[in-house]
Amino acid sequence: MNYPILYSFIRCPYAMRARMILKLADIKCELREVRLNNKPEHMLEASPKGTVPVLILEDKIIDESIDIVNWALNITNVFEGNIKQNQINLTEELIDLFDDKFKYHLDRYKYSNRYEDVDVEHHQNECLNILKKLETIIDGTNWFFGNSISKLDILILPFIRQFRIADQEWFDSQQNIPGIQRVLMNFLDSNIFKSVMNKYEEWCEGSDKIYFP
Ligand SMILES: N[C@@H](CCC(=O)N[C@@H](CS)C(=O)NCC(=O)O)C(=O)O
Repeated sequence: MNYPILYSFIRCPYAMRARMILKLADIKCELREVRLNNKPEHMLEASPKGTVPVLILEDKIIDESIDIVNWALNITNVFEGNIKQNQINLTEELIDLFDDKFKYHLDRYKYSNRYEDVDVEHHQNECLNILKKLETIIDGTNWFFGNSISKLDILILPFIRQFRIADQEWFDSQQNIPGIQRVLMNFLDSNIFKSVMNKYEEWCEGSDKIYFP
C-alpha cells in the first residue's frame, strides 16, 4: 500500500499543525523531513511554491496547512463535541487573526534581522495585544475552549510557542496573560505535542522510509 507522503520540517509551526492532525486522526503517512535550504526536487515538482507542509495523496496534493487539517477533519472529526456551536465561528476568526496579523508581527519581532528598520518592541507589543484579547476567552481551563483539545489549539499554539521562544524570560514574566501561559505550558507538556517533535534525518532520494504516526 502507498501511504500519503508528508514533506515536513520539525520546527515549522505550519508543519506541526499537519503532523498533529495526522497523529490525532491516526492517518499514517510517509514522513519526509526536509531542510528549507535544500528542498527535494520531488517536493518542488509537487508544490512549486516551496513551503512545508506538503501532503501528497493519490488523487491530489495539499500544500496549505489549514487545508491539510480540514482534509483530515473531514475523514475523522477528532474534535467532534469538543466545542460549542458559537465557538466554531470564533475559531475561524482567530485562526485568520493569527495567520495574518499575529504572524506578521511575530516575524518582525523574532526575525528582526531579516527586515530593515523594524521596531522590535512595537511588534512584540502588537503580538502581546492579540494575546491579551485571546486571554479573555479562556476560562481557567487547560485548552482554549475547555479541557479538551480543539482545532484552535493545534492551529495557533505552535505560533504562541514561537513568540515565547523569542524571549522566554520576558514572556513568562507577563502578568496579564495567565490563561495563555497556562494553556501554552499544558500544550508543551502534552503527549500530542511531544509526539510530533521527534527528530528525523533529512530525507533524500533513496532514504529508508519513515512512517508517521
Ligand atoms: N501558508 C502556508 C505557510 C507555510 C510556510 O510558510 N512554511 C515555511 C516554514 S515555517 C516555509 O516552508 N518556508 C519556505 C522557506 O523558508 O523557504 C501553510 O499554512 O502551509
